[in-house]
Amino acid sequence: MAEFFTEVTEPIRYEGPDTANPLAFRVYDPDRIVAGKRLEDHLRIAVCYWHSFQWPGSDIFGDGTFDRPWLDNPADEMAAARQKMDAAFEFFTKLGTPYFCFHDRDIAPDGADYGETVSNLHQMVDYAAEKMEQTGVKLLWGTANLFSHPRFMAGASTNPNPEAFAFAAAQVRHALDATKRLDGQSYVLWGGREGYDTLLNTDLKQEGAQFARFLEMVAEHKRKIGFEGQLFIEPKPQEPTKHQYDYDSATVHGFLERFDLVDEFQVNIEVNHATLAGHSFHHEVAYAVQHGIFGSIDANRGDPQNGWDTDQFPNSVEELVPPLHEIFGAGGFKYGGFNFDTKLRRQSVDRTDLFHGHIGGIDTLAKATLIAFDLLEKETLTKVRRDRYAGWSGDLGKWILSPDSSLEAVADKVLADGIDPVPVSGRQEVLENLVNRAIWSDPS
Ligand code: XUL
Ligand code: CO
Repeated sequence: MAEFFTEVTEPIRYEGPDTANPLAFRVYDPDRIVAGKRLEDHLRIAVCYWHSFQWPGSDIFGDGTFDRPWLDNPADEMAAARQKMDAAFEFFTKLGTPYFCFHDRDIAPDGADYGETVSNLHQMVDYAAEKMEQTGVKLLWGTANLFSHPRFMAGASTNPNPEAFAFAAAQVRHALDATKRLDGQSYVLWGGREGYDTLLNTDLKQEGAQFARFLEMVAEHKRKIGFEGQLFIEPKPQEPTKHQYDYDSATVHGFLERFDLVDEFQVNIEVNHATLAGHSFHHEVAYAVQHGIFGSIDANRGDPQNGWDTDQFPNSVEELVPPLHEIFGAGGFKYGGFNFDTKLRRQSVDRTDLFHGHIGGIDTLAKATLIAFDLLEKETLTKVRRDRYAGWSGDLGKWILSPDSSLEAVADKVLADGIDPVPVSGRQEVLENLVNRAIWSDPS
């Protein structure tokens, strides 16, 4: 088995902030105990297969720029798939992160017919099981690619043609089986084509009913095979379609409530999808956490100058502290983790660039995590938020929210008690200063 990342001769280690070694972690010490738990177990980092090993560095104007030899071996696609898996597991073990994630089509090529496609998948799943056994790397989540093939151009489960639905269902059945076989923590559904390009040809209500039936089937199959992981839906507002049904956390939540599926699914929030939806990442996380549907994170960021999904490595501690404060304040991850759904820039053609991207992103997440825990331990923000709503635990607040009150009774009380609310400061600047001071004092 040929070594691929030859420049990285040693596994990446934590060497502390003063190291001069570019191939070392400065903050991410997997064994550091934070709030009673190892940092590695808080973060649950996963490397993604698709952008790191399956994508050649192409864009809509240009061809691939990366050297990924397994992508240029059409003569023996299964040998190429094994070569790709060897390189992927070499990367995972050298980086030293605990998890990976994949789409069915990332690990196994399409066959001449669907029977061969399924057989290819299961052969590669067997190969992955061996590699996982040898290396100790685990699966954070599996998923199915229901968006690349032309059969899905008008949608997968939301396609006007029921045969496309059937094909998508078949793929998810096998991808879910594969995820269970590999002891995955969770399973993701990202509906890249579940949306529309134009309303002129789209029956929204019909497509919604199809989508709900699909989600029901997935949840039923999960129970049938005894998969104990969690199902996630990954919201995104658009791209590749003009409008996607899983627009953001609130839209997904409303849909799940409407079809009585809210106990079956949580959200996998992607930083860059949040910003494409016109929200902050903080908003998406806070919504999901506070409505009980928070599951996992795709950690890539966008570029404020671009209105598309640039999938860049995280590099801003400032941006990450408030959402991480929200996540860890609510108990952190159970089935999810931080998945690096990240792409190198197209000019980053050195094999070692893949290490630099992940090392920097993981250190950024680690630093933001330490600061978030510092704020949590000191109750810096939680106390202010709690105090702000204290009135709702008092007599007036409780009574208003109870069925004993009415519009009329409240109006009468205002008159009788001379209620006259006095504005109090929201203290936004104070809070922003407190967050910045926690960052500057740097508990790492
Ligand atoms: C696309 C995207 C996907 C999902 C998995 O924007 O985020 O890669 O994470 O299908
Ligand atoms: Co994603």
